[in-house]
Amino acid sequence: MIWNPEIEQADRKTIQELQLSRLQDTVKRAYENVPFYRQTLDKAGITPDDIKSLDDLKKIPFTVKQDMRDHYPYGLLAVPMSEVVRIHASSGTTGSATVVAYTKEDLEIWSECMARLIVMSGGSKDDIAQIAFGYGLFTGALGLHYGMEKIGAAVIPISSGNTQRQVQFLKDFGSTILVSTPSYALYISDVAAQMGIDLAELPVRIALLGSEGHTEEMNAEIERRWGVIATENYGLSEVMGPGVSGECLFKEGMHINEDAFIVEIIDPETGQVLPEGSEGEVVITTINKFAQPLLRYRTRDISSVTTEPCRCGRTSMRMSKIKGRSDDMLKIRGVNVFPSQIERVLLNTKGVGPSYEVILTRKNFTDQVEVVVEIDDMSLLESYGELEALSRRIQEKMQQELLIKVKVTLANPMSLRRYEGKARRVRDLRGETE
Ligand code: DLL
Repeated sequence: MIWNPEIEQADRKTIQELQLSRLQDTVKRAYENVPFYRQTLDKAGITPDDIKSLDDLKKIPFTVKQDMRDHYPYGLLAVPMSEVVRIHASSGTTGSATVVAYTKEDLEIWSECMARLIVMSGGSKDDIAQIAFGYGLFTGALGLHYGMEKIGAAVIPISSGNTQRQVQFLKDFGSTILVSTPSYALYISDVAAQMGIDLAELPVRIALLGSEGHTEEMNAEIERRWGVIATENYGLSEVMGPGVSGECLFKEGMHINEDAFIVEIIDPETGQVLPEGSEGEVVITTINKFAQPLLRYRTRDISSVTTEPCRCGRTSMRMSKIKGRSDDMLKIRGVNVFPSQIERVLLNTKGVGPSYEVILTRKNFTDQVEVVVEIDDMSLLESYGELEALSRRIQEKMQQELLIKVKVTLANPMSLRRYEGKARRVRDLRGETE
């Protein structure tokens, strides 16, 4: 089923016309109501009247996270505070929180965007959705919550944590949809196994995963453990929260809500817009947000886009899985490595489980990489020879596929840290260990 065929199946020309008129309106509102944007546009010598085509978007300078911090908390509002009905914030990994505000209309639009993404992954009014994202300032839980209610599904706002209770609720309440991060889906499945409960036998049939990346291999592992179809969705607090894009059941990229966002891919070094299909940094302009519009926001996320129509019948532009964030790309002895590449190697190796950690240190001015991964079968511990062979196999694969030499440490099942939200699997201690 398609929630909003008029938009989701519109031809490219119709979408582009809608985008242009909303972009013009957004630039005008930002220029007239947000001093920061007035200054930025004045400095670049642009007025709202200069936006005559979608191509003119290129002329507008980027907005970066620091701009949001510099105007903390309300400096980027384009409406009076009396129009604001909700405030969220993201703490991010460094620095002060970024604040995001919504008008009543923004919340409506947010729910509409979410409804489309939920329906495209197979959700309907007959579902019971267990929302295992942390409720609070984080946008994930309430975003999905309102989207679920919009389509008429029953919502269980259980929040994250208390993992045994999650499993109990899945069983007792007959939840049919799980909403969580991929890491938490994995964690819940570990706990279910310890409780002797087979998730695949429960009514849960869909997992809507988001808020962090995960490889196709990890996705397959989650589907296997849960007996579900697991799709992924993407978004970020600054521009709305979840709701920017999501996968349909074909899982060939995430469909972008193009009537709310214009997505560009740029070269992170030069800032040049790259042609369709090229990999680069995702830049998002909100074109249907009223409290706090953002022009050309640099997300730091790496992806590519295509406008090829999808087999599902939707015509929207799709973005590929996020390869990583440009700021978590690891430069290891001069080689660029994304943690997702390490994950892929591990998940393609028999004998180890999907929980791992990457530790970077520096010794004698040389980067050292240690990959700690859990073995998935205790009986391996009885044979030193087999353990040796397993760690050698992982080492060789890393060397072949990523061109890096790593030290492999095999850990006991369930010995590594588990995550109820976004995982932090990489510890970069290079600054501290020189
Ligand atoms: O994580 C919004 C969200 C909530 C999206 C729930 C989907 C589901 P933030 O906490 O501001 O917002 O973090 C945004 O998370 O820039 C990406 O780096 C990362 N991220 C979000 N979704 C994905 C995804 C929410 N599907 C940051 N794949 C973004 C990879 C993702 N990374």
